[in-house]
Amino acid sequence: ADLHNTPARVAPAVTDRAYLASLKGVTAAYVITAFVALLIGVLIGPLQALNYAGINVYDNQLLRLLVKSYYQGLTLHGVLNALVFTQFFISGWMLYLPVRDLGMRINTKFAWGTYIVMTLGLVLTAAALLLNDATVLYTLYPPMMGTPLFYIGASIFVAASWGVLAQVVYTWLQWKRQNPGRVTPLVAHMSVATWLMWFIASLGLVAEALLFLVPWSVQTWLQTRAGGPVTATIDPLIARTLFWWTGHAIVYFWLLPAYIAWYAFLPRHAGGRLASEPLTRLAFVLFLLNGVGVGLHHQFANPNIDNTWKIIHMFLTFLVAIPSLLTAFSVAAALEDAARARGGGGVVGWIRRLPWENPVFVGITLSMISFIPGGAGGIVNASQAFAPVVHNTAWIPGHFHITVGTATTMTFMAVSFWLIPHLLGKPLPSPRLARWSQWVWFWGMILFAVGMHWQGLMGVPRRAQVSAVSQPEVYEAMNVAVPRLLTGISGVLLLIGGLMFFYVFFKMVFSKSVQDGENVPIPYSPAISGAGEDLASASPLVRLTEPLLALGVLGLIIVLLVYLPVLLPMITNMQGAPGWQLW
Ligand code: HAS
Ligand code: HEM
Ligand code: CU
Repeated sequence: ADLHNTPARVAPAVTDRAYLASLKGVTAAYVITAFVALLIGVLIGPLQALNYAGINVYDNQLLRLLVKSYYQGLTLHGVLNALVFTQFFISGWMLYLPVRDLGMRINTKFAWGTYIVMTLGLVLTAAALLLNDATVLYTLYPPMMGTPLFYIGASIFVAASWGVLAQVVYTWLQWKRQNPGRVTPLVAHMSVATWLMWFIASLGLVAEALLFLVPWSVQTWLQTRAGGPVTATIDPLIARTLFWWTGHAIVYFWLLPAYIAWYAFLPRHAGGRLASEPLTRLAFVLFLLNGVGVGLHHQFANPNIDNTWKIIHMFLTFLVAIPSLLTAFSVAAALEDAARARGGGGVVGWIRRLPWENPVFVGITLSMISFIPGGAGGIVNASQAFAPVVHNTAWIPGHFHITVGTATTMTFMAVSFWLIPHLLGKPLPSPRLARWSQWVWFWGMILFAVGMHWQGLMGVPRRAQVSAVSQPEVYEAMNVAVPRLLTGISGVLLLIGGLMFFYVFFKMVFSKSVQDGENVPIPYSPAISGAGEDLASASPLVRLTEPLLALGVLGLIIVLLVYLPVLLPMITNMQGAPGWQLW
C-alpha cells in the first residue's frame, strides 16, 4: 500500500443522536468546569506578579476577606490552574477524542458518574482551600499539613481520573478485539499511550496519599480533637520522593494532550499535513517508557539520596527531551509544508503565509513558540551543575509559565475555539477578539518569563512574599529594578489577555446553539507518511509501537528499577516529623 499522502481521516459517523448528545454533553461539562477553575486561578496570578514587582496588595482588607495570606492565594493558584484546570480539560478531551476516533460506543452513564465523582473531589478540596485549612501549596510538601478533608478530596479527585482512564483503555481493548490485525488510529493511539503513562505516573501520588498523607492528617485531627498529645508524624523525604514520582510525569500528562492538538490537528488548521504518523507514535511511546522515572531532578537539593541515583535520573531526563525534540522537528515540518502549499517561500519567509487570521492556529502556534525557551530552560534545570543556581529561585516559575502556562494552557484555550462549536453547536462569537486574546497572553507570558528568569538569576527566591519583607533594602540591593518592572507589566497584560479570552469563551458557552456541531468536524490532518491500516503490511516501527499495554508494563518496570533503590533506604530509615500549620 502507498502510505504517502494519506487522506485526512473523518471520524466514524454516529447515527444515534441521543447518544452523541450525551457523549458531547459530558465532554463539554469537563471542559467548561476546567475553564471555570482556570478563571479563578488566573485572577490570583497578577497579584503574585505584582508581588514580584515589589508591590504588596495583601494588606488590602477587601482582599483579606477572600484570601488570608499570600500563601493561601498561591496554593489556590497552583491547585486550580495546574491540577484542576488541566485534569478536567484532559479528562474531557482525552475521553471524547479516542471514543470518536475508534467509532466505539461507550456507557455515557459511567462517564457522567466519573465526572460527578471528580467534581465531588474538587468541591471537598476547594472547600478546605477556601477555608484556609490546607495552605500547603500545590506540591503538598509535608510537614506542612492540611485537614483530612483536603487530602481525601484530592484522593477522590485523582481516583476519578482513573475512571476516565479505565473507560478509555477498556474501549480501546474492545476495539482491538473487534478489529484484529488493524493499526490503532493515531489519535486513539496517542490518547491511550498518554492515559497509560498517567497510570504509572499517578502511582506515586496515590501511595503518598493513602499510605502517608491521609493517615497522618486523620490521626493528627483525631488526636487534636481528643485534646491529647499529638504523636502522629510523617517522613517529609518519602513524601517528597513519592510526590515527584508523579510530579514530574504529571507535566507530560499536561503536555501530551496538547501534543495531540499539535500533531493531529494543527497541520489541518494550517492547511497542511502531519509529517509522519509512525514517528508520532514513537514520540508517545518514548514518553510512556521514559516519562516517569526521572523525578529526582526535582530533588537534587534533598539530602539522604545517593548521588548516583540523582545522576541517573539526570541522564534519563536528558533522554526524555528527545521525543519533544522529535515533536519540534515534526510540527515545524508540518507548518512549513502547509505554508509552501499556500505559496510561501524563502528560508523563513514562508512563516508569513501561515493562516495568522485563524485564532485556533494563532493560539496553538504561539504556545509552541514559547515552548522552545520553556523546554530549553527545563534542560538547564535538569543539569546538576546548573540546578543549584536556579533551584528555588524565581527562575523556576519563569520556566513553567512558558510550559504549562502556554504550551498547555494556550493550546487548550485555542482548542476550545473549535471544540465548543463542535460539541455544542455554538459558533465562536468573535474570532478577532479570540485571536487578540492569544497574542496578549503570549506576550504576557514571554515578558513574565523574561522578568522571572532574570530575577531568579539575581537570586530572588520563588514562593516568597518579597514585596512584604521586613527589610525591603535586601530585595532592593539585588539589582532587579528592570526585571521587576517587566514582571509587573506582564501581570497586567496577562490579566487583560485572560479576561479577553474568558469573555469570548463564556459568551460562546452561554449563546444559543445555532448549528449542528458535526458541521464543525474534528480537524484531522492528512499525513505525508501514514501508519497504514493493516498491521501485517505496516512498517516495523508501527508494529513495535502498537502493543501499548505491553509497553506500559515495560515502562512500569523501568520506573520500579530507578525508584525502588531510592525508596527502600528511606523506608527502612523513616524520620517522622509532626505537622505544621504556618499560615
Ligand atoms: Fe519542567 C520544574 C525540567 C518540561 C512544568 N517544570 C517544573 C515545574 C513545573 C514544570 C510546573 O530538571 C515546577 C515544579 C515545582 O513547583 O517545583 N521540564 C524539565 C525538562 C523538561 C520540562 C527537562 N516542565 C516541562 C513541561 C511542563 C513543565 C512540559 C509543563 C507542561 N522542570 C524541569 C526541572 C524542574 C522543573 C529540572 C525542577 C526545577 C527546580 O530546581 O525546582 C523537558 O520535557 C522539556 C523538553 C522540551 C523541549 C522543547 C521542544 C520544543 C517544541 C516546540 C517547537 C515549536 C516550533 C514552533 C517548532 C526540548 C516541541 C514553530 C513555529 C513556527 C511559526 C515556525
Ligand atoms: C506560581 C503568576 C497563570 C501555574 C506563580 C507565580 C507567579 C504567577 C508570579 C510565582 C509565585 C511565587 O513563587 O511566589 C501568574 C500570572 C498568571 C498565571 C500573572 C496569568 C494571569 C498560571 C497558569 C498556570 C499557572 C495558567 C497553569 C495552568 C502556576 C503554578 C505556580 C504558579 C503551578 C506555582 C505555585 C507554587 O509555587 O506553589 N504564578 N500565573 N499560573 N503558577 Fe502562575
Ligand atoms: Cu520535572
